Amino acid sequence: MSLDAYRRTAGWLGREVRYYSQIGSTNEVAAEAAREGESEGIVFLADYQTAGRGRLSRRWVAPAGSSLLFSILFRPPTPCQESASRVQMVSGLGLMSAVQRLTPVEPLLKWPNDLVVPVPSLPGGWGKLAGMLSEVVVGCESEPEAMVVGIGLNVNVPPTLLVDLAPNATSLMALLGHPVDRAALLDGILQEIERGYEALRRGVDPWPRWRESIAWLGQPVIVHMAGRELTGTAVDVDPSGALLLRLSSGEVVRLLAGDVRLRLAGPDRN
Ligand code: BT5
Repeated sequence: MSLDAYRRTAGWLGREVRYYSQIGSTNEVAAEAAREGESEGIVFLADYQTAGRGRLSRRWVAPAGSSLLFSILFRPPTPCQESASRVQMVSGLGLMSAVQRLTPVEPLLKWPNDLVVPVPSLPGGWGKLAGMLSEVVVGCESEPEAMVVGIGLNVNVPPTLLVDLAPNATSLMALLGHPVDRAALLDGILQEIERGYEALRRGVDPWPRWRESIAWLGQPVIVHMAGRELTGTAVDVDPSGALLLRLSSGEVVRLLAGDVRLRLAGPDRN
């Protein structure tokens, strides 16, 4: 079933939903709307993206009508740049909490932007259920003035199609064995993100809860970043959202971006 009839009846986040049966990327239209001065809280929702984006020019792929693909336009408290990482934390926590509240699945956040769940049969033993792409939108004065948070959540992707998306992709349907109501899930996610964002505006720091929800802290990991690989232990995440990685030399490095995977025991298990 398509999501064209989705309406949020409570709250302000998503009170206006712009639905597209097909679009390039919801992050793209949301950023254009932000540059045109449109207001905070509009949700851009698609049943299919022809140019869905991940970080670093990577692709986000999802079969038509199977998933939740949406972007939220925020105008965070100034300075926008500083609050961007907090808005990202609030969004990740909202996504995670809604999935936990509305389904029996218990996902965790994987630094910096994924929702993951243990799946022993997948490479590395973990499956990627969702990805988030947060982008700061720069205004005409070259000042950051808005932020777009895009979320792709694999809801009813049939197990047979998951391998076409990514080697470690999973979906709620694959985990539960039955389809999940996408509209109810979207409603829950928007409700949770709205609650967290309002708390942020009142000065509540999402970092302590975000930190508790990050998978793999204390574990041996490999981080890919800018064409190189660092091996170490993921010791912590700091209040700005950076990952603290302890190298074998004992030195702790602070990483702002990268792709983490678990370093498993034994040869060729990386
Ligand atoms: C992300 O990037 O995980 C951010 C994905 C954000 C997608 C949403 S959809 C709505 C909004 N509009 C957009 O255009 N984007 C946002 P990254 O960490 O770079 O991961 C990208 C990688 O995930 C790809 O290179 C694939 O390996 C893998 N991948 C692609 N599609 C996937 C899927 N459906 N499920 C799991 N993994 C996937």
